[in-house]
Amino acid sequence: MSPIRILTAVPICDGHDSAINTINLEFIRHGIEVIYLGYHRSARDIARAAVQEDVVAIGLSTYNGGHIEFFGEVVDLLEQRRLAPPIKLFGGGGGTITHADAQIMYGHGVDRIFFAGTPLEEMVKYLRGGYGDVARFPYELAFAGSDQFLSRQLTLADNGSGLPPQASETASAASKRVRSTKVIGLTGPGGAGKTTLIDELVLRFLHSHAADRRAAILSHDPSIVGSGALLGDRATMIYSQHDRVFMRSIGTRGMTGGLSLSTDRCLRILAESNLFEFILMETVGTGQEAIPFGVDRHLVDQSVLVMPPDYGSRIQLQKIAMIDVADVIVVNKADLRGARTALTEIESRIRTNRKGQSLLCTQANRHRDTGVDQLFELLFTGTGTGTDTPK
Ligand code: B12
Repeated sequence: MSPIRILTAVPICDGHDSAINTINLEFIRHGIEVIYLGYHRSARDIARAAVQEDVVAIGLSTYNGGHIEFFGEVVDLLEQRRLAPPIKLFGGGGGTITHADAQIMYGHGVDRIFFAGTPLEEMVKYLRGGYGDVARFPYELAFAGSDQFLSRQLTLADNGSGLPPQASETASAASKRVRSTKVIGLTGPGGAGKTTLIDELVLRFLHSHAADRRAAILSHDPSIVGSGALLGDRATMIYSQHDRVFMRSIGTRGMTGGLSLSTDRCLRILAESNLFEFILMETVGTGQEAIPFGVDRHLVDQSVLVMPPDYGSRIQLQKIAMIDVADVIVVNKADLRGARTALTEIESRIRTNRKGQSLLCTQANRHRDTGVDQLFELLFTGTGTGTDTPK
């Protein structure tokens, strides 16, 4: 059976996230996939994310006192989408939500409020009972082009049911037909800054491309078969919470190597929707042996290896397989000690590859970083100037 997928968040102007962090962990421990959006999130961000992630329910933790209005706004935004089945809304906030408040909220379509003192098991039981077996069918064609239509297709593909007819083709055969949308794959060890880098690239995309152009993000997080997962990349993304961005988080559900069994199907669905100029695909944090996009790079048009400067010694560098196949290698966290040495060592390492690979240095956590500008030019306009090594 496919895991229950929910979205959790803390509303705008509220930084009380310790309750939801604890609750998230409890849900994950009980096999639930939790997409965590973070704190200080607007009703619009929450509704958009819930639709794109095709969750069965949203759990909000709120302490700032505006819960009646805020929950009501989320319910209204969801209703406008005519979702089938509707996404349920539940939550809590200790003593700040009174029983009288909860009655008003129920009247406005909120499913359940948990008060101070509720045991965590009761919340898990509620999720299992209410959302464990919600039937999910494709949307009618009248919804084609909408985020809910697309995201339901992704759900069915991810769960291995309702696949498009061609789904049994090999990944390479399938991917050859989807080249009108450019697919950029980003991989690298955990903590290298892939998610922040993607967010900065998206910011530049939003500024440089026409207002009717959209980008998609397919983001992987690790999980094991039949278990829950914290799909938390949305919490790090700021600019990607934009109507022109479609983001989908997927758990690897036991697959090793950085991607999920359903990655190629999801990629194809995104590409064939013709809604996106670019698809940015992020792998889970990978190890030395990983070549997630294949040696022939069949899943993506361009592959980017994002590395932190502190990979260890020169010998460690020799062992990173992806250095031999990535189109672009980025040393991120340029402000850290050792970044210049890393650049020099990687440059001499890839020179011997003679594959025309590009090498760039970025600091993604800094606004207007010129290294990220260069990377953007290289990937999104094809005009950037990395340290190209001769073919
Ligand atoms: C811890 C805490 C903090 C910590 C927050 C740490 C963090 N990262 O979360 C710190 C010290 C930073 C803090 C700061 C502030 N706080 Co404060 N804080 C609290 C406190 C003591 C506990 C809240 C908590 O985490 N409880 C633990 C959870 C697990 O238990 P619970 O709340 O009872 O929730 C139960 C259920 O409701 C349910 N639940 C909760 N959320 C969810 C979500 C889902 C999906 C589900 C299923 C269930 C669920 O789970 C629990 C199960 O029993 C409360 C007072 C209180 N006793 O409630 C004040 C309180 C919330 N804070 C308050 C205030 C005013 C502030 C500040 C504005 C203070 C200031 N002037 O700086 C700042 C604002 C910070 C910000 N950026 O938003 C006020 C809010 C008053 C109001 N709304 O009118 C409170 C009520 C204190 C008070 N009596 O004045 N705070």
